[in-house]
Amino acid sequence: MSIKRALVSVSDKTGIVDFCRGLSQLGVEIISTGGTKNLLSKEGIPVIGISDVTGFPEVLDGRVKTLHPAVHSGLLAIRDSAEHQAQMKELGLDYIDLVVVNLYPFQETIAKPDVTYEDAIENIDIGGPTMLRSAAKNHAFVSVVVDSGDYSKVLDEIAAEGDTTLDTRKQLAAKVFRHTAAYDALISDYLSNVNGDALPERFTVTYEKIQDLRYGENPHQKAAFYRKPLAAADTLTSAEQLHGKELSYNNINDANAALQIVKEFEEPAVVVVKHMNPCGVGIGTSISEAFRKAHEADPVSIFGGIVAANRIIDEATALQLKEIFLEIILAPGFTDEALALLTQKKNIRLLKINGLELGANRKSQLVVTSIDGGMIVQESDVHSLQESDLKVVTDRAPSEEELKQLLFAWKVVKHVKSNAIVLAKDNMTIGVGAGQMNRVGSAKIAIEQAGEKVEGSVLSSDAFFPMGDTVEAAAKAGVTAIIQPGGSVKDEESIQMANKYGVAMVFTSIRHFKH
Ligand code: 93A
Repeated sequence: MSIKRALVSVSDKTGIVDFCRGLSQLGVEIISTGGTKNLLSKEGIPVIGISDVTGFPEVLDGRVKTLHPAVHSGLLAIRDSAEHQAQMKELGLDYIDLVVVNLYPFQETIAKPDVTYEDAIENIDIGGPTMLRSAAKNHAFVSVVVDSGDYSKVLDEIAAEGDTTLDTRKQLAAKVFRHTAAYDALISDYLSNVNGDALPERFTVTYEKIQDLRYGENPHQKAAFYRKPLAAADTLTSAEQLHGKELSYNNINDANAALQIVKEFEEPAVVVVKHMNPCGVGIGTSISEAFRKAHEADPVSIFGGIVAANRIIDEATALQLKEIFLEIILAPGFTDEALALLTQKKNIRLLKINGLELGANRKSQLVVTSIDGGMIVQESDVHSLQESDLKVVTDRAPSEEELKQLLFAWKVVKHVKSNAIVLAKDNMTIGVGAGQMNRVGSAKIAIEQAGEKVEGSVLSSDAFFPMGDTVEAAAKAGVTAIIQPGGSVKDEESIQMANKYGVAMVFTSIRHFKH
C-alpha cells in the first residue's frame, strides 16, 4: 500500500506547513478544513477543500465540517475486503490513507482565568476525535498523526517506502487513543467541577509524563514523574531546575512536602525536610534570619536535607546555605549573587517555583492515595486556624508570645506524620516527634531533641491527648503552653495536669492527622 490521500485538519498549526509541503512533494493529495486549507493554500501547497469531498458545506459555525460518511468511509474501509472495495466503488468514495488532526484547544481554553462556560463548550472538538478514532481503529491501513512531534518520522517513512510501517501505525494509533481519552477526561472533569461535584462517580483524569526517574524509593523500583492537566503554577510539576543533578523520586516527594509547609507562612519562612517530615522550620523578618532559625532548630538533621524558602534567596542566605550539605534548595527565586555562590556546589539542586501562593487563601485539591487494588481520595488539608477559633481551657491563658509560638507550632504540626508533636520557641521548631504509634512517644522524642532549649517552649499536638501523660511529660520538661484539638473523653485529665503545672492550654477543635 502507499499513501495517496491525506486529510489535514489542525488547530495547532505548528510544523504543519513543512509537513504538508513534504507530503505534497511525495505526491500525496491533501484534503483540508477551513483554517488549515487557507494556511496551506497561502503557502502554495495544493489542497482540496473538505466540501469537495463531502459534497456538503462546512456548516453551523464549523461544528459540522468533517462529520460525513464520505470521510469516515474513506477512513474505515477495510482495504483488502472485496465487499468494502465494491461498496466504496458503488458509492463513488475514495480512501483516505493518512489523517493529521489535532484538536480544539480545550485545555488551553479552560486554563484562561476569564474563560466563559460557552467558550469552554465551543472548544469541545467532536469532528476531530471522531476522525482520529476512525483512523486509529483502522490502523492496519491508515496512518494517524495527532502529535506534531511525529511529523518528521512519518514523512521519512513515506519518503522511504511510500507508507508507514505497521508497527509505526500501531504506535500512532495507541497515542491517539491516549490522547482522546485524556481529552475527554478533562472535559468530564471540567463539567463535574462546574456542577460543584468534587468527587465524581468515576475518576477519569489522565496524567502526562514529565520525566522518567532513575529509580523509585529504592534502586530496584522503576519510577516516573507525572503532571496533572492544569496543575497550579506553584507546584513542583512546574518547577524550573536552575542547577544540579536530576531530581530523584525521593527528592520530589520531599521537596513537595517542604513546599506545602513553607506555603503556610506569609512572613519569610524556611523549612528543612528530611524523609517527608520537617526537621527545622524558622520564620523571621528576612529570609536569612528565617534560615538561621531553621538551621538552629536542628543542626544535625539538616545534613542532606531539602530546604524550601518562601522568599527569594539573597546573598546573605546563600552564604549560610553554602556551608551545609543539602540535596535541594527550593525558592521563588535566587538573586544573581546567591546563584553565583550556590552554583559553585556541583551537586546541589536549585529549584525555582513560580507564583508561590502563601497563607490562608489556598484552595483545596483532591489528594489520592493508592491502596492495593484501588485508591482513596480526599480533599487536601488546607484548614487555616484563626486566633478567634481558640478556646482557652486552663486557669492560665497563654501570654502574647506563647500564643504567637503556639500558632506557629500549629502550622508545622499539621505537616508532621502522626502521631505528631512539635515544640517551638523563638520563631523556630526546637523538637519534632513524628510517626510514633503513641502520642507520648512522639512527645518524648521532641523533648529529647530540644534538649536544654525545651525550657520555656510551647507544644503542639496534631490530635487530642487520650490521657494526661503527654501534658505531664511536657510540663516536667519545661513546656509552658500547649495547643491541641481537644475532644478526648479524658480532656479533663489533661486540663487538670496542665493546671497543676501552670501550663496554659488552648483547644483548636480541629485535628490534623497526617498518615
Ligand atoms: O467543530 S468540530 O467538532 N466538527 C467537525 O466536523 C470538525 N472537523 C474538524 N471540529 C472539527 N474539526 C477540528 O477543526 C479539527 O479537530 C481541528 O482542530 C480544527 C481545524 O479547523 P480549521 O482547519 O478550520 O482551522
